[in-house]
Amino acid sequence: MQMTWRWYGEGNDDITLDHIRQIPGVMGAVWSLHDKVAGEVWEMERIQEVADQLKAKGLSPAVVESVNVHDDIKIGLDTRDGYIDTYIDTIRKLAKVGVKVICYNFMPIFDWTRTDLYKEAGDGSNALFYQKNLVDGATPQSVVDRILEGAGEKTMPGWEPERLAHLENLFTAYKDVDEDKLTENLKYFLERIIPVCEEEDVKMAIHPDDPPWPIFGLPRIIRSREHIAKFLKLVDSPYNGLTLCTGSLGPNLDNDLPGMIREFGDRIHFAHIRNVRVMENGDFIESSHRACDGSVDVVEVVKAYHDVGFKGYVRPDHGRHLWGEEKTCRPGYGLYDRALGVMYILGIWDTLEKKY
Ligand code: DNO
Repeated sequence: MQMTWRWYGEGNDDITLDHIRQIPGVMGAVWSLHDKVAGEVWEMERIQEVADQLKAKGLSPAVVESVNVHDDIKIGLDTRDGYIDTYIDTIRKLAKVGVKVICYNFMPIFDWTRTDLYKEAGDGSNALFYQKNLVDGATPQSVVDRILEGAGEKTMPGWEPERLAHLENLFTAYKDVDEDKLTENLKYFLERIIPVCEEEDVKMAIHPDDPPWPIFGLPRIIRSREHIAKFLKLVDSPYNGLTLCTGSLGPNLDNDLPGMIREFGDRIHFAHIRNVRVMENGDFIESSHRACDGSVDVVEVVKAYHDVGFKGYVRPDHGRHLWGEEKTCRPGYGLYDRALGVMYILGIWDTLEKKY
């Protein structure tokens, strides 16, 4: 496996490339142009600039997370073709600087959803938290308000205030989009982009729905073994693959994560490895990576990757906020717990390899 670290870009992340290159085993920074909204053109100069910054510090730019998909594509409007052309243009440009994997998602309106960005965990640390009844009984607007208020000045991918300002219109636009329609629209998108990916040698890696159940009546189609098996058949090419995120699929305890890794291993291009502690009432909090601290057996997860001979990219995904860093870090993306997570994952991996 090739260990990476998500970086939000120069001037947009307290964690610098100099921090990142000192974390053992990290070979690449997972990046994006975070100021771009879905559907916007990515200029070659901007892409080249980030790739050069990473290469100057000895870090690979091979993974981009995310190139976001415009709502018109997900809804299936006539305007989608223009947005798909722009997406293809971005794929071709990214290929030129050595990008090999693009992570994206196909969730309507909301990306990952939590009710609390800094929930006290009892030991002075805090972490992202999901309180089920707060979402089940709430209006979408109240959840948006909670998240944007918690984020303060920080930009949060998937929670762009400009886009969410039109929440009601977005819900109206999605009103006839059910699971089948969303799946059809995803197929249409993939049928156009995957041939380009094959030509350019760039693998697409869809991110599962987080949390793995429908929220506010919106369909979610990448949230179980069955959904993933169906997705991979929509376009049966190795270039149509997965970001397997244990923290996103993990809150549904029926999801057998090591089983999915063994079954879909050759289509997993990017692994997000983290832990969540699921409570009896269905709430969950993001916990340390250590298997006994949460509901995801991270040891078994890493073992499954080892068993399938996983050569793809991995990142520790989120971490708790430790030692007071919540005052400065982006929610879920502090330095310390993610770095501890890297070492935990690599510790398991190296033990399995016995190359120490
Ligand atoms: C959250 C991330 C997601 C992910 C997108 C991929 O921290 O894992 O926002 O980047 O869903 O498009």
